[in-house]
Amino acid sequence: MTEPDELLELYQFEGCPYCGKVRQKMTKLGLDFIARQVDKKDRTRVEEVSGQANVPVLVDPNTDTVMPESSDIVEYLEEHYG
Ligand SMILES: N[C@@H](CCC(=O)N[C@@H](CS)C(=O)NCC(=O)O)C(=O)O
Repeated sequence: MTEPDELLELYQFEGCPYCGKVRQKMTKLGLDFIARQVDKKDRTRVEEVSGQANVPVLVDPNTDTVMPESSDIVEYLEEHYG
């Protein structure tokens, strides 16, 4: 497995099933990450980083990647860190 040098960041909130899917994948891969808490009713934080309002969004500073869509994120994590 490739170990990321810098911590991955996940924009998310508890109770979002798509976020849960990504958190589960990161846990399975043994990845440390920063959970960036997004307010369910105020998406300013995730909009600023990704240009859209949905969560989850993964930020990987190791590859300069900012990625929405849980299925794409899971695939990305497997490819890079699986
Ligand atoms: N297809 C997206 C769906 C993500 C999604 O619908 N996330 C919800 C939270 S669980 C969301 O942010 N919805 C937009 C909103 O509530 O404004 C994915 O798989 O990541």
